[in-house]
Parts: sequence; C-alpha cells; structure tokens
Amino acid sequence: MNANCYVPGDGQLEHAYHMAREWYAAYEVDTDAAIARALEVPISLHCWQADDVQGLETHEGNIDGGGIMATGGYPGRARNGDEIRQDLTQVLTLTPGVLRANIHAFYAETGSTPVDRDALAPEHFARWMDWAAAQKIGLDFNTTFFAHPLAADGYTLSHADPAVRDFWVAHGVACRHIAQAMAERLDSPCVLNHWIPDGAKDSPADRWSPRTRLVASYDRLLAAEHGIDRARCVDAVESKLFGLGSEDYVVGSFEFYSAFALTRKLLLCLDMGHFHPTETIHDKLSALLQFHERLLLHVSRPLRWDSDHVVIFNDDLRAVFQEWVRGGALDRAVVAMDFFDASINRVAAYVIGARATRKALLYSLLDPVALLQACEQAGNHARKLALVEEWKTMPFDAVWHWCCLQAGTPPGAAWLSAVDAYERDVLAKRV
Ligand code: RNT
Ligand code: ZN
Repeated sequence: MNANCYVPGDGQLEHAYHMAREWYAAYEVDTDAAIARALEVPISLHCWQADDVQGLETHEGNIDGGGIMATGGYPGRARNGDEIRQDLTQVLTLTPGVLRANIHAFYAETGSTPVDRDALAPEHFARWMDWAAAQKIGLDFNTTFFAHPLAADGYTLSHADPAVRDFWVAHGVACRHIAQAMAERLDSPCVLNHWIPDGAKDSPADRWSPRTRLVASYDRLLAAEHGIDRARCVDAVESKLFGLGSEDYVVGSFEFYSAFALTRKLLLCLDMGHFHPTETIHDKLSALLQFHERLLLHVSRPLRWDSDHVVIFNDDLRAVFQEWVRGGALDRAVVAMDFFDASINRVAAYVIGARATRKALLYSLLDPVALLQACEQAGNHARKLALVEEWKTMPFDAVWHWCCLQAGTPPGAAWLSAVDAYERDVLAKRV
C-alpha cells in the first residue's frame, strides 16, 4: 500500500476544514478556538505501555504484580530505559498537542548497584530528566507499591506489620523528593500519583484496621516535616474497586480516597477502569468538582473488567471530556493515560490512545454547549435531542485533520507509515 494513501493532500484538507468551520460557525461554535484549546491541554504519556509494566529492576524469581497484568506477546517490548525513551520519543512526534511523560518509581536507573525502593533518589532518574528536558516536556511520577517482595502478601501502606509500613512510607517520601526534583529541573509541577494494591481476595473479617492504618501511613508520608513544596510535588491518590487477588476488598476504595483527598487537599485520581463494569465516571465530575479543586483522570478502557485496553474514541471518553467542557472546568482536569496492551505493536497502542484522547478533547470543545443549554432552559427538549443527534455526524473529521496539521503531526491515519517504518527499523530488531 502506498504510504501516502491514507489521507488526501493538505490542500484538500484545508478546503474541507473551511467548509467544516462554516458549518460549525452556523451553530456559533468557533473551530479555530477549539483547536487551539484542545492542543493546550497536557496529556501525560505513561511510560509503562512500552515494556508491559515490567519496570527496570532485576528481581530473583517471580514477583507478584499487584494484580496488574499486561497480556500478549507481540514482539518489540522495550527492554531498558533507553528503549522506552526511544519509543516515547516516537510517540511524541505523532501525537498533536502538549504532552508530558509519566514515570513509575520502578523505572529508576541505578546502574549496576540495586537500590531498594526506600532509598531511591533524584539521581536515579537523571536520565529521565535529561531526556524530558531535551524533549521540552514535563514529567509526572508514581510511587510503585507493587512488584516487590514486601508487597507480596497484598498489603503495603496498610500492612499489619509496622516494619512493612515503615518501608513503604519511606518509599513514598523518597518519591516525593524525586517528584519535587523533577518539577524543579523541568520548571513544571510534577503530579505524584499514589496507587496501592492493598486488599483481600475473600471475606475479610476486619475491613476497619487496614483503613485506619492507611490513613496513618499516608499522614506520615505527607507530613510537613519532609519539607516538600506541594506546589511542585502535587500528590494524588487513586481509588480502585477491585483487583486480581483483591476482589472482595480494596483498602483504598473510592469512598476512602474521595474523603481522604478532600481532607488532606490532595488530587483525587479517577481511573476509568476502577468502577463497576457499567458505571461510567462522567456523572461524577459535576458532583466531585463542587468540592475538589481539580481531579486527575487516568484515561483507560475497561472491557468487562479493569482490563486496561488501549483507549479509543468512544462514548465514555467523549462523555468525560464533554462534562469538563460543559461545566467550564477543563482547566481543573489533569489528564494522564493508563493502559497496557502487549498483544499489538506497543508504539501504535500509545499513538492510538493518545490521539484518541486528544480527539475527544477537541470533540468536546466543539460541543454547542450554549445552544443545548438554552434549549434545555426553554424546555425544548426535543430540539436539544435533535441537536445532540445532529452533532454525531457533523464534519468533525475535517476539524481533527486540521488540528493534527496545525500541530505539525500527521493527519488521519498517515501516522501509520511512521510506525510501520519504526517497527521495521527498531522494534523488530529487539529480539
Ligand atoms: C492500577 C492503577 C495504576 C496502575 C499504574 C501502573 O489498577 O490503575 O494506576 O495502572 O500505576
Ligand atoms: Zn490507573
């Protein structure tokens, strides 16, 4: 197939855009403004799609992954930090708009000397920071409370053994210093997300003590005495409904963290896969944002369970961003991706997910909010519904292609040629 066959030439795309712009303008929607705004919102690219959430530590034997599991054996998995960065660099060139990179603590590069999680320091992320500086992007960070012998029985910060809790509190504090260093070096606040796997497979007789201990551990981890500047290191906490091996009880549940984040002024993280299978998160935004200043979003795609499928431009994603836009609250959204698929080209997986996220942002910014809300206020619900329906077939693709071109990235599916070449020249050689 001809590499250029995926899209028409730029002249035709421009023509199509001008027609689309007029069409939207008839409904008082400014497509130029929507494109500019959509490109501004940072999307944080998770480093863990490149290597199937393996991390860069070396462990003896099998280590429990805390219920996180990438399935599939497609060739080309990144095997070290350089390969992950090489893959992410490729993704940056194919995804329009402002991007960041999101690093997990177990992607530390400590040379030949293993450094345990409680002793990690900014120097172990020097290569990540140098790379981000060269790419002119910011970094976000994550504590890694899984894939470690001290997490093997399924409890970390809420563990019954104080020595285990101490270790993980020390890990959290170490990560806060690292996040602060990343923020300083790159001159951009670093979101530090905390997710723990803690929970029980079946019928715990005591649901109370682990939660009480979890509050105490986090309070130690977040204590002022660590001297962390919270404008630089922005701590976030991520809730979950269940995990593999914690089906019955998760200590850090949604209720736990929504109250905890509010009382400690933390960012609450909503992962799209961390709710009941038919429960979507868009309706939660207007409720939570009455009380929370901002929310962190883990853009993911649960298929029947928290399966972390590659994100696509589907109803759920559109509904989430539409809510933010309709509430005039897009500046209160912090957007990060969280999915992993080892069964397809991993770089393509990144590009599909990141472009779908940007596309959903753009789509939401083209929403005729004022018109829809006016119909609703006037009691004309049929008109509102008709417009909602009409919107599904507006010439959105012309605006999206133009958005890609404005950002200097390939329109349409033209990015596939670059990924094909990258697979041939780089990924296929990783054996
Ligand atoms: C796990 C959480 C968490 C992880 C990453 C790797 O269920 O979603 O965000 O996916 O920290
Ligand atoms: Zn997540």
